[in-house]
Amino acid sequence: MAGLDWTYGVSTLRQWESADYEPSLPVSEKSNPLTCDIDRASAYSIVKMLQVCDSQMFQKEAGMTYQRLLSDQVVKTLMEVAKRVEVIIKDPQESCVVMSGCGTSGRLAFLISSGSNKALSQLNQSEVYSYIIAGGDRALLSSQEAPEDDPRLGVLSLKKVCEGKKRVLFIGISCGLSAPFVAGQLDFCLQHPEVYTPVLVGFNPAHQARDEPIQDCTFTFHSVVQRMQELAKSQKAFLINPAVGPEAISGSSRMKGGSATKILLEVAFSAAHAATSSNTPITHNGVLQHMMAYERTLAVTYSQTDGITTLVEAAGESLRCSRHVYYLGWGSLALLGLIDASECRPTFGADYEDVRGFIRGGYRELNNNDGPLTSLGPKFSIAHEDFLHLILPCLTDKDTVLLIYTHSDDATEVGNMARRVREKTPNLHAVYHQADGDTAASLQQDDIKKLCLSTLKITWPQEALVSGTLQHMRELSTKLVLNAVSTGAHVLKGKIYQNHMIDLQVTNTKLYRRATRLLQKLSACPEEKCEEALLKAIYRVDMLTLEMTSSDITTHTCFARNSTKVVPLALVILLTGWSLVEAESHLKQQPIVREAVAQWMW
Ligand code: F1P
Repeated sequence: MAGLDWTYGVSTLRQWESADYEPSLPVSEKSNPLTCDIDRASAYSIVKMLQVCDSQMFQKEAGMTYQRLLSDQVVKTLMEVAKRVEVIIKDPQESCVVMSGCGTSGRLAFLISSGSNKALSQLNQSEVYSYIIAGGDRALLSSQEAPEDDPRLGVLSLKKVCEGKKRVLFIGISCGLSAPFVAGQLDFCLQHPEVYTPVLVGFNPAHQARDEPIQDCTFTFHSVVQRMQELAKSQKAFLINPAVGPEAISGSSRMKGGSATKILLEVAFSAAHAATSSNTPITHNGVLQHMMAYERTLAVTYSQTDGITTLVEAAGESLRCSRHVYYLGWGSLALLGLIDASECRPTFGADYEDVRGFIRGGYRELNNNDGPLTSLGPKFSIAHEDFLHLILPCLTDKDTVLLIYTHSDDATEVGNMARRVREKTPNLHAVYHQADGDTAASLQQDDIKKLCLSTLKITWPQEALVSGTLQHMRELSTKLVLNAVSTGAHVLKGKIYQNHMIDLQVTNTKLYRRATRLLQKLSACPEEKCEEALLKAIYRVDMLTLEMTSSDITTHTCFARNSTKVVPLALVILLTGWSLVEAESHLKQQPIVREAVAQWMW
């Protein structure tokens, strides 16, 4: 496995699998031992750590502890799901495949459904895929964490998408096996087996599914999973839940969780498409080989460590001096830019202007359910024209701009954009995907290269072109690069303590629990005291009222939507015993959270 020899031994790589490693936490919430010092690492080391973390996705199963991406059972389930999809493709009037999730999982549902529908159109087949994202289409581009807690909303949106259908393959995605929105939908499917076959995609073993009661519901995520496990024996439900190891930044399921979601679903759907269009049988080996092509994508991408490091450094420098990072993309790669940018707010407490994505063709290219969202506010302006009108006039050399494109995009157009940006700033970089031996494209590319401070050129072997998986590989590769850029830049900005995002938003139950746990870990205070400090920081008071302490978590998380720096503030209160005002003023003087709290930590 590429990169594994980089300072880590096998025992460190597999340490998270040990039964006594953070035993109370599900895999998706554990902290990764490989990245415990990521907050003090150089840009180069950050990229190396991310590489090794990503490579954990493809580790082989060892013992009975965890199913892995390449495990037999996972491959078998993917084959069964692919067969169901094949049946649906043959009957597009009466049936459909629906993918649903919250946050990143919903965004990937969108990305995968649009890519897979395009693939079907190219095969002259009708489109069968649709997506649901908690909070609706606005959540594709902005952080909407609260709807994740609402199972009824999940059911309503599912019913709406499936109106008139007689057969539905429902794919609920929740990396942590935790989102009530998805649990509600799965429960609904289980109640209507004549129409719905439920599939669950996530990255914890079934027994680690969340067992916390859901308001006004008789089920928990865990109980839904148990019912599905029972039905899975007769293939009336499917669970695809390999472990991919803890995230590089604890709980940041947008990273490996998102990548593995993309891999699993694309593998199943591609197998179904090949079976429909060219009678290629769905085989164990075919599915396995396809998964391994994704493993090679990791190697191809991370062979460019120096280029990625340059981008992380540039983006980190921009964020450090309160300037911005802009992704200007073409085609579906631009979509990955939009997705990555939208995640910075919930993940790092960033402002929407810190990292922004733009797509050529705007909403026309996006082709989302609800059409243009521009009326919702400036952060929903996503076309290149918007960048030229709104951003370019104020661009400085402290901002970082990334062009993201492939050899099949219009090079003249990319060149024109590069020139416009270059008039304002030399801090222009390119992420460029080309096919091996594509010399015609590289002539035009030379002109663009001259305008850029750095060019990350990713070259794909001809074999990817032949197997028709090139687009998927380029997308995953772009996802890895952009995740590294935005994560690395925020680490360099000081947003991370050890490998925890301290400045996380506390806007749903999962994040509330994560915040409390983090406070316990970092302050060594008991849970009760940590929750008290968290509430003080949320409500901005030194004395909690009875009304505050007796409210439910939903009330707290609703209120927290308008509060900033909640967790850092709570941590300073816990560590120092200061009043809220004192703690607030301390954080103002030292906005780098890591530095602000470091002096009181061991
Ligand atoms: C969904 C999700 C994540 C997001 C954040 C909050 O998680 O919205 O995508 O990054 O951590 O939760 P899941 O249901 O896929 O586990």
